[in-house]
Amino acid sequence: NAMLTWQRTAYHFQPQQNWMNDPNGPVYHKGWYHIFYQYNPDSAIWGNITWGHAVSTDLIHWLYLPFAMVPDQWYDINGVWTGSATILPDGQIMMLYTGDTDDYVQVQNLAYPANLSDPLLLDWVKYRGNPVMVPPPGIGIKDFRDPTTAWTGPQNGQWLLTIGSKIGKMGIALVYATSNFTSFNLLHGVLHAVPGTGMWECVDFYPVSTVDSNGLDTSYNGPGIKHVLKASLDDNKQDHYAIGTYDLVKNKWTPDNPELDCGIGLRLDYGKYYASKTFYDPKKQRRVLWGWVGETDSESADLQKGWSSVQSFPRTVLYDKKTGTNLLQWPVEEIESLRARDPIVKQLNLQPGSIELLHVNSAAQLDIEASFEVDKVALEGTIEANVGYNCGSSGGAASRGILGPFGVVVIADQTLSELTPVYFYISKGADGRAKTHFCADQTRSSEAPGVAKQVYGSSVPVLDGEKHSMRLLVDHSIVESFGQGGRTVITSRIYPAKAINGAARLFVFNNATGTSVTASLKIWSLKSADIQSFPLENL
Ligand code: DQQ
Repeated sequence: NAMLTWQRTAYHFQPQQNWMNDPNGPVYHKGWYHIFYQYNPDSAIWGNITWGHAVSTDLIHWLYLPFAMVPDQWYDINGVWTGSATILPDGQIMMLYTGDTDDYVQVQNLAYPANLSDPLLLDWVKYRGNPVMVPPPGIGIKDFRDPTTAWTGPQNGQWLLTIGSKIGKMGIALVYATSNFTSFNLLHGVLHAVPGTGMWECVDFYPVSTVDSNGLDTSYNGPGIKHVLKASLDDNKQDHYAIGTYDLVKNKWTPDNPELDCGIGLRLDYGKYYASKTFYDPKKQRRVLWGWVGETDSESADLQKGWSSVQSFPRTVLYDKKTGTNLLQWPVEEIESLRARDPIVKQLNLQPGSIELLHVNSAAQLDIEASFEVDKVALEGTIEANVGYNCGSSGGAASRGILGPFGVVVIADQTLSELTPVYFYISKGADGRAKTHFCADQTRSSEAPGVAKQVYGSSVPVLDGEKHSMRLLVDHSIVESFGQGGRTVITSRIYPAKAINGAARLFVFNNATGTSVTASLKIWSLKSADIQSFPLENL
């Protein structure tokens, strides 16, 4: 087991041991950020689902607390499943969550803090009238879960929330209204439905500003906003979203671009990432996104190491005012407190087919900002026939084109027998238009057997005058890659056998055949966040 401890992360949230999945009920209360999470106290695989709980004042340095809720009632005895917090105007916190009953029926339950003046929210009371919602007629008893944070409805004192489900193969978001969080009415129609997408888990629904750069409270409505609808698709374990407009009175959300993959076609993250959830942070007026990053190694490997899964590093979410077509995700600014004081700053000209070692301390814990300038003459003069480039099926970083790939190589060993390239690839068709792809190539990331080895990624908008830029968070067995300011994001889990801890190296490369590339890099070593138990005996 000691051999595998290097896979533990240094600044991503994870429990001390055992299984974790979805982030639950994130909320800010009396100076503390709270994260709850789906947790198995007994094993490194899913089961006995309980709500783990941790707090932090900065979203970085977490302290584990005792479990918030355990499966101990008939209406949640088979699992205290995913839920969300709503803060009422008087400060009360309503926690709605799914319970898997003694009969394996999915119902919604209410819990609330026993003592609101406790900043740690240690004790949770399950409402004695639970469950507060049961599957409505026409909805399968196993297709009704994961209530969202509520927002204020069109009527005075009314709250609305949505719950994911399906009818046949059509994913849907049901909407309920309540005034007291104990009795609920199913509204007529659905918020949105997309044929062929299957069960919608962990729906998220929130406003984004099209004019300002701050996040918005979930109930915010008015001019200059759009609404984001996100569904976690159970069939393929991917988080999909779309941006659209919300008609509160008609109970309808309409995607801006209905053609795009039936209206919920963008992915929050093109890598290993699922069951995400946002919350509004009143302290910094921002919307913060959490997501569950599972393992891609085998279940037996997880049992052997005694733990499974991490949470993504918290990200701010904003509407991309420049493109108008996508969200922007970016690591919360508090990460700067982990940066070693002086970054390594480098500018390099990379000829076609070159790779350079970058000398950094602790290449297993890095925050990297890199931008790349392709030779103008090459870019303008080139017609690259490979217009059908696709991260997943075009051969990864080893496959060369005229204008790509170029980028950085993380978690490599000195001899490059293990390496994970994160790169751009520009393809330019006969029409002269360039299309940029942002990819993370795991095909050679590990010499260990039984781990996932695909190339993740997607296209990314690059506007006139913009350099190709990426931000990478490297943390032992996880790499989060943000392309073009967070327009396209890729999370990778990687399990090298050699490129671990002090043996990890960082490279920059240009594997294009027809252009030189100027790379500008800023690299920070990151300290460990040192997550530990809250010293409750000192209270
Ligand atoms: N995980 C929870 C469910 C949810 C699923 C159970 C998504 O509530 O639908 O652990 O990963």
